[in-house]
Amino acid sequence: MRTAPLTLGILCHATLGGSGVLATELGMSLAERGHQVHFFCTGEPARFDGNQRNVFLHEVRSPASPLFAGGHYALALASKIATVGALAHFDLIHAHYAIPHATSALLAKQMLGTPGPAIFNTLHGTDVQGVGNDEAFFAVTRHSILKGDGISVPSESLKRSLVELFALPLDATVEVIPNFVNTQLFVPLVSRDVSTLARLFPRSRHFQGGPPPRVLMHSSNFRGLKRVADVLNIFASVQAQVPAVLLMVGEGPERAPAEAQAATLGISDSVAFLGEQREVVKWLQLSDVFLLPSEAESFGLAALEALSCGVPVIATRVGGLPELVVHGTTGFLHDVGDVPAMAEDALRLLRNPGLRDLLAREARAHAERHFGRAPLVSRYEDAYRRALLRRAS
Ligand code: GMT
Repeated sequence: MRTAPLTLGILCHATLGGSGVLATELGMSLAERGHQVHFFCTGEPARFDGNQRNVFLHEVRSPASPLFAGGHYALALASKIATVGALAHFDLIHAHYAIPHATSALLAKQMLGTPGPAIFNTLHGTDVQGVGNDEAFFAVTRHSILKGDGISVPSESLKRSLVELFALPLDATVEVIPNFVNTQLFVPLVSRDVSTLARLFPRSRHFQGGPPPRVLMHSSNFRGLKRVADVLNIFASVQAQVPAVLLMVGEGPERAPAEAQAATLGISDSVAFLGEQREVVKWLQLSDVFLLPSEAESFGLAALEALSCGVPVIATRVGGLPELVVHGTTGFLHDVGDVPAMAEDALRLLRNPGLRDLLAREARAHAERHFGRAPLVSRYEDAYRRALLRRAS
């Protein structure tokens, strides 16, 4: 059911990480549907389009003070929401990622007075299983989540973790709303521009005539839990048997060690570290297989975008990934660290184009059937409606 237009505040991290991407895509879609959407961020969030109607961006500045260690972003954000909210009259604030957004939203609501906006919290993974679960933040995170008017998570797996780790009371309702993808943008390409690839690998022997190499891809924020070293080890095994190159998209602390590892493995000529890329679709469309060997993943938005482009995913059987990747149909799942098994499945796909194409079609159909944007944006609208009713009761 369509909701009457709402005035919404969306709080998210302005990074290319999944929570920021999801929050921005959701906000832009809600604005297209006629809602007034105010983003609150440290800067322009990922995939933001300031030209779209009904969209506003409030950049939150949190000046450093010589008196205190650490920043005070949570306070600056609460202040900004309350100041803007006094004029905009928000119906609902949607906080993506509990820390510090759920807490800032709560404080802003208090400042705005009765009845104030409803608060809806979407938890994305490390805010439940990592930093939010650290004893330094646990109590305030739990309090802020529970004082809101609605909670969502992207997978059944994260819901189980949340209920268990935060000892949620039995009457706390946690909705599972999976990540979604714009299946009209993330589409498979019929033919590839090999020259784009060739330019990336000037020292590779694979672009000197003959059939082009197979392409593997990984994209992440290069943090420890993404197990970037496994990506390189999988690729090293694959390229020893099949001509192949690897696209590494993203930036983070593990990038420099990964570049050093590629050199040690003697595969640097076949690995391109592309850094952060706003148009990740362009690289997915050049790829045959997507690798995501993470040790934790609440959902795996990067893998969903690959599936939508018809790129089978080889990933680990952790968190929400089994709710997304169908083993043997849209890709393959293995235990964390099982590099030989992941390499074997990648080789199987690359040596057998018929099998790869079959999985590619299944991958695309699966993304369209279960994770398309429109029905999942409607699920958020429905959840907002319930949160508004809860606030009123
Ligand atoms: O993957 C990351 O480390 C980034 C992280 C974030 O907080 O932006 O992504 C999380 O949220 C995404 C959107 O819900 C999920 O698709 C990712 O699986 C999740 N990452 C983890 O749980 C590690």
